[in-house]
Amino acid sequence: MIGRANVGKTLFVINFAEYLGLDEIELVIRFPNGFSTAKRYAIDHARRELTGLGPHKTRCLQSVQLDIPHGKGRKRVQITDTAGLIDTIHQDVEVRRAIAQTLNALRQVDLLLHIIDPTGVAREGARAALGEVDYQVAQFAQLRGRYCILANKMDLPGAREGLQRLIRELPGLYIIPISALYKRGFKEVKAFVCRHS
Ligand SMILES: Nc1nc2c(ncn2[C@@H]2O[C@H](COP(=O)(O)OP(=O)(O)O)[C@@H](O)[C@H]2O)c(=O)[nH]1
Ligand SMILES: [Mg+2]
Repeated sequence: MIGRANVGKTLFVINFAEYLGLDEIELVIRFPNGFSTAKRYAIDHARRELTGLGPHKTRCLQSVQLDIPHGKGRKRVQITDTAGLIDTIHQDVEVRRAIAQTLNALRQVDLLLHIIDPTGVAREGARAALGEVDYQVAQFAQLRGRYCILANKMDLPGAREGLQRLIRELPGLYIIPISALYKRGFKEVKAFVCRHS
């Protein structure tokens, strides 16, 4: 899962897990130095601790294991929340390492979900709202066919307009409108993930 800060990546992961019937998640945290650790959270607790503008800036890869009901069985997928990509070479070596770790992980994933905030697209246009690096990654991933955009925060004013602008400026992308907050569009995301995993 990629996307700029504050677009709703973490809330999406937590609420999607809840939508699939989990009442707790196990977060596997992998640091750029190779160290990894696991932490269990009740869903409510995860929402309070991990989302929003807290001090917990993600500088590592955080994965959650999900069992998605599919036909008569279940599909096991691992969904990974990333540190996000930025367009400049950051002065902080920790951040640079986290970004290198994210780029490395991107080469190995089966499916790339790119979360964006369409209200930002309404304001500044698609390319600027996606961010240059994310935009390039998106172009690359699209070639591999395992890519979709989740246009989040569709509950907010201006989101529809942003979505229209996105479709106009980047035609041909597969876009699923969602609200991570209200769990809208999750059925479509689930179907997409099942089709490609
Ligand atoms: N209205 C609205 N707010 C959302 C939605 N998804 C996320 N948010 C809010 O956006 C902020 C950033 O969410 P977070 O998941 O921490 O973003 P991240 O930095 O991409 O991981 C939080 O305050 C969320 O509650 C949504 O669908 N609708
Ligand atoms: Mg986050």
